[in-house]
Amino acid sequence: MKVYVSGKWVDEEDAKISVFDHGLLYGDGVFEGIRIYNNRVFLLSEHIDRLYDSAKAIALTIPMDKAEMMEVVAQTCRTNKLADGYIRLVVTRGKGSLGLNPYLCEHPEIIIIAAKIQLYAQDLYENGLKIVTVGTVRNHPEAINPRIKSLNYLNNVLAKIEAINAGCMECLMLNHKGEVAEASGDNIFSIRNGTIMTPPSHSGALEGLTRNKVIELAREAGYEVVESPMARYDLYVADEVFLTGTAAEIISVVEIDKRPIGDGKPGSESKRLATLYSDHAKSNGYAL
Ligand code: PXG
Repeated sequence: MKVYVSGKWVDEEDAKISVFDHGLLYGDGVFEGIRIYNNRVFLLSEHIDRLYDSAKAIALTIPMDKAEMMEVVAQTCRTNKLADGYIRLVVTRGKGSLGLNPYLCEHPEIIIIAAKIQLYAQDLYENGLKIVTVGTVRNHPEAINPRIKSLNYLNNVLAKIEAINAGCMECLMLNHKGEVAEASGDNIFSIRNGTIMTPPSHSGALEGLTRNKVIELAREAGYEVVESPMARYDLYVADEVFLTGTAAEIISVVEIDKRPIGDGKPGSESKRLATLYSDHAKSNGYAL
């Protein structure tokens, strides 16, 4: 596999950056996870826009314009002959000194890995996920704003540890006000009496691109979709709950905090949305 590192495609073993990179020392950088379906990079310009917004929010200037970034991402897929897969695009602050000052880092590093991914085992897509609420609260918006897709994911990692320790593969994270935010790496939706609900991004969620696409496709299909602050109660009494993410796609949640959701099996409306999403994803995107 060839990995792109700041201007060159190199073998996996040679894909290296400095131990003085602030991405490593402080989690100082931004990233994206992007899907390739059927020789097309799905939602590429949206991912690139979010990457540049995240970079702007942390005062990091990416040393490449957006059009060029889209082309190097596509070229990395072509080089690896990847028709279906997953891209990890990372921009670090770059090599600096031992000390927080990011202005001493002169050259941000751009890393593009194009590989395969399977986030959850197939049986979880068929039978649904069980999740628990964790004590780790989603970042306060005036700390690292959750809309920034930064390399500093330790808060989410801590949430994931709590989930796994409780015997679950995912968790429910609340915001600092106790409202539903999202899962550790996916957005969350409920369906009740045919109405779809998800927290607005200012409730402490990443503004997921899968989330936005699902909202768009659901509205086109005639569903009412409401973006509203949610309490755990709204999830407990829902007919269906599902998670969305680039890697996870759409996966049903069948139990939250030991309460079965609906009849405790993946629901029919979530399955319908998953089909609408995968049909759309297979036939749209930046052609390779
Ligand atoms: N919330 C969080 C906190 C995320 O990190 C999503 C929601 C879903 O967003 P998208 O735009 O993908 O629909 C994410 C997605 C990885 C990885 O290893 C990436 C994410 C989450 C977990 C793992 O690449 N990002």
